[in-house]
Amino acid sequence: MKKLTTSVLTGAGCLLLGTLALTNCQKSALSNDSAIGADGDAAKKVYVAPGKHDEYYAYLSGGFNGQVDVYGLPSGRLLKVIPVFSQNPENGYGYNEETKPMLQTSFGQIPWDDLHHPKLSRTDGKPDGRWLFVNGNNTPRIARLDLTTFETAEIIEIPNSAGQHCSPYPTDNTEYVVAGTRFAVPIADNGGIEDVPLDTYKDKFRASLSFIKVDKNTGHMDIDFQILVPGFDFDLANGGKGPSADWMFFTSYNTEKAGTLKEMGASQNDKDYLAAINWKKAAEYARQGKAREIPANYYHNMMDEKTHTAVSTQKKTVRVLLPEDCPGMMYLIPVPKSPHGVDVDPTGENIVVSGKLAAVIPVHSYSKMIKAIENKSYDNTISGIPVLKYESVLAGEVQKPGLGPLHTEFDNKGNAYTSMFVSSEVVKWNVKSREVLDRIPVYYSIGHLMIPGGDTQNPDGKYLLAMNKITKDRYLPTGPELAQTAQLIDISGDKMKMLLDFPTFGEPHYAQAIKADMVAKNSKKFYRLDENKHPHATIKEADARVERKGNQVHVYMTAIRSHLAPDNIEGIHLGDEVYFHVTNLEQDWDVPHGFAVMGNQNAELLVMPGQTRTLKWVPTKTGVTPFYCTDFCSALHQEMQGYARVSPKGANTPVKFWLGEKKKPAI
Ligand code: K7E
Ligand code: CUA
Repeated sequence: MKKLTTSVLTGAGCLLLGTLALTNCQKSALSNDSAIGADGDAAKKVYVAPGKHDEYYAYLSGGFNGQVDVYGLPSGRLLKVIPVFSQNPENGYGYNEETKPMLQTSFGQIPWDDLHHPKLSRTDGKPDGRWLFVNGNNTPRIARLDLTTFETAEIIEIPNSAGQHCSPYPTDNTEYVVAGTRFAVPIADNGGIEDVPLDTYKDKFRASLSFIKVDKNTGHMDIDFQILVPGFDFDLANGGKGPSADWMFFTSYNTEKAGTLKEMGASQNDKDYLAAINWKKAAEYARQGKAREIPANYYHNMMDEKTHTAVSTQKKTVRVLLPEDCPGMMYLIPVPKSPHGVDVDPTGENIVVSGKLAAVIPVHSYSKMIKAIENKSYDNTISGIPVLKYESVLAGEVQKPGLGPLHTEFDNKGNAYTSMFVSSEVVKWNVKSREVLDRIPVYYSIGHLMIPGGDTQNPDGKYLLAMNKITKDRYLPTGPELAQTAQLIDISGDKMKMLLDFPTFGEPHYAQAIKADMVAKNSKKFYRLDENKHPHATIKEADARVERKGNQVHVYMTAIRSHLAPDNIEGIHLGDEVYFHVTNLEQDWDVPHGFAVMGNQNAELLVMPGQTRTLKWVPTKTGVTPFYCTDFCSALHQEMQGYARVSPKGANTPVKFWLGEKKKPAI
């Protein structure tokens, strides 16, 4: 009865409360029945039957979550969350002793970052499925993820930089990934960021563009050189392709160098600049000794696959190049003011620059740029860098594309797709004719969009993923905080078609996707015990033991279905540091064991088969403390538990440990 009254009242409300209420009622009716924006056979196109696999892996940045989230496309199934710059209690990344060094920086241990751009490694201009590079936007860092383990393998800090936004863009063969400063900073002549009055912005602040060499075989990163450039705010970058493969392009804003109230100050001039850098020439200059080595302080953290332990190395110098010393290395190209994305089409000829405030999308021509350089068609020079004439480089402009263009990707039929933040739509246009062909609304305020391979020489033409900043009414409400959202769009026909919405973690800025078979076949199933070179590994249960070293107690523990060895430990005293070195003895796929201790000011461990992980525990109370496996690993998982006895400081409880009735003495 009560229910009936409510629904009658709601119905009446629709009629009585005027336009707003009516709109809401219509909206909810729509979202139940026909899904706003999607057409009838959308469900069929994204349906992946139970037990079947998706066609693509998609790697979405976690934004201020500091992680990468792996989804299957077209289903939108979440496959994995990969912690990169953020501690992750789920598996202990950044909490356990082995992975803590990954988060080491010159600022100390930084357990968080703002991750914007995933970029897949490439061979001959095509994604090769080996590694994924991502940037930390807050504390300048670049990470490399290994796509055999789907884990963070390496993180390098970038010195002389602040806000590492235009990164990590790879060259066509992943010779380099580049990284640039978003915040110009006062870079001292002998390195480091200086303490200067903030009104010296115009004179003292500079930007740096870093070229990080990537080893062909191992993927290992090393900063080869940095180019110190005028103090603009460098925003985004993109590598040339094919004919333009030797070049890297960077957008910049605030070329006015406004030091305060940039909202206005950075938009005074009609044009800002696209920086074009011939990285081959730059590398050549660096090799020839044009680079000056200056002091620096940054960390390079690498996961050692044999010891399962990250090693953090402090670096003390970096090489810098100045454009004024290196003719032919760098040019500036005018673009409409306050640009955001720069995207080079699959042919390598067309360079698309999205001006957030611009009414058109300019397309610059690589071949015209080369001619303009040959003809010295310059407006002027800035710090020795020639500024090319806008018209001499311009191929043409896309007229009336929409409002707030941000980013562009390409399909395999010569079309470009640009995200429009302000008008909340994706606009499809032809790269050659620059004619707008189609547009589709997205819900709402799109940032990046992504086509699998759409940033390479080899795009697919099937799907486009829109990543939106505002979710509003797309899902059930969850209080003031809503998830961000991704939308999958079918681009196989002339008309774009909305297929699917799915919520995402953090803020997905950019994403990459690759055909699943390029990656799945290399996926590691477990770590081999006979290759485990962890210094605290326990390869046989018979070697499980407890050792005291001063006030450190080392527990060499093994885990196998369904017990921990040892499972009873005595002789820990208040004031001790206890290290549980847990080796998972399983040699089978998908059998991790977890490990957690009551009242530990830390996280848990999740130990993969064949791996060793160490949990530090500093007891704060005396008494008996339980520990247990956290991952429901077997029918007797609940029995996978034990006790640690903590005695007062100075008590004479000896170290003892056992499993079953075999008590073992101290070592
Ligand atoms: Cu446009 Cu950081 Cu690439 Cu976000 S950025 S949207
Ligand atoms: Cu091991 Cu639960």
